[in-house]
Amino acid sequence: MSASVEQLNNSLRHDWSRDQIAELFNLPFADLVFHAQQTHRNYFDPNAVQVSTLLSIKTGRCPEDCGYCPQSVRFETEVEVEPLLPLEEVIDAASKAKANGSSRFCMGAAWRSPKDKDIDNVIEMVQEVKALGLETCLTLGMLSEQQAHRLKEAGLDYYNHNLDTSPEFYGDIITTRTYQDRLDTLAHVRNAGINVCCGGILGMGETRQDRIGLLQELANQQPHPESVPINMLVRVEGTPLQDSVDFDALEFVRTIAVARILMPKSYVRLSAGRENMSEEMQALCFLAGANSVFYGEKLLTTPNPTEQSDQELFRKLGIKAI
Ligand code: SAM
Ligand code: DTB
Ligand code: SF4
Repeated sequence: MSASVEQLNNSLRHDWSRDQIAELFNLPFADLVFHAQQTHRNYFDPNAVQVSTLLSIKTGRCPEDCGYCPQSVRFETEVEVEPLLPLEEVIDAASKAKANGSSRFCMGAAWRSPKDKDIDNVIEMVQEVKALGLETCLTLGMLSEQQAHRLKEAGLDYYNHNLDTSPEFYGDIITTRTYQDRLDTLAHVRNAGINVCCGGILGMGETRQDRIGLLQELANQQPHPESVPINMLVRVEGTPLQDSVDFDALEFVRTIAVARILMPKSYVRLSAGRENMSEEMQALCFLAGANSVFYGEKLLTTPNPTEQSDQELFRKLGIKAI
């Protein structure tokens, strides 16, 4: 590694104030995106995007009340409830994802927190998916310290657990678990030596201050989460957030750019909501430093662009999927 990159490495910060983050948000758009792109080039190939495929391994009837989520038992949505998938179905979906060019397979379950018996089943899935030569990621809700260690021993590479928004706005969206509960799970995952995937959702009616608050929480974690998903709210009928107003595309790009600057070595993932984004908007997000996406026509329960349309977009932009 060159000396200059090493110096930059040493300058990774974990002490951002909200005012400093607000200053970045307030930059003229071209200055902000240019700064983000420069930062991006210090650590990453600007023309490579990491692709992961999602699979819902247990769908619906979740006891939590996250206001955005179609899988909560408290809201009437059209989600088809499914108990834990058989191992064979998971292996099959992972093989297909691998054949289509995904490098990571993320399995999500609509649990508040898994039981130890659930962990036994999920461990088998992790081992089989890993054996296919894929990186593994799970998102199962809250984890105990011991469960995180068991998953690490099984070879789990990443655990996704989002903070979703700022500490102040959080209670408007979720009442059944606290911000601190989330931070505790993140600490258990980190202490077990599993890579952390942690981000949030934009477009839930939060203010820019809330977006700043979310990014401050993420950027002041030490180390930074290795993967930072930025989701655009998918408005699902039946959820309390179904009628949220359209979120401004340029503010979305700004948030990606600020995330890139604050967490220079992290993968910033352009996550849910791409189905409602133009190619131009996605191109701006990549320019602002987004460098991973979910790949395949379904997220957990909602639609995502088809592999074919993403391949076409990547071809137009000269992006290679990694
Ligand atoms: N139950 C687990 C949990 O909440 O940690 C795992 C699955 S949960 C569906 C994973 C993440 O998906 C949530 O933390 C949230 O950030 C995101 N998500 C869920 N519904 C969404 C929606 N309608 N639009 C955007 N993101 C969403
Ligand atoms: C994340 O931040 N986004 C993904 C992943 N982590 C698990 C999930 C998005 C879910 C969107 C709504 C759905 O498809 O149910
Ligand atoms: Fe349950 Fe996760 Fe949906 Fe919240 S986001 S309701 S915890 S599945």
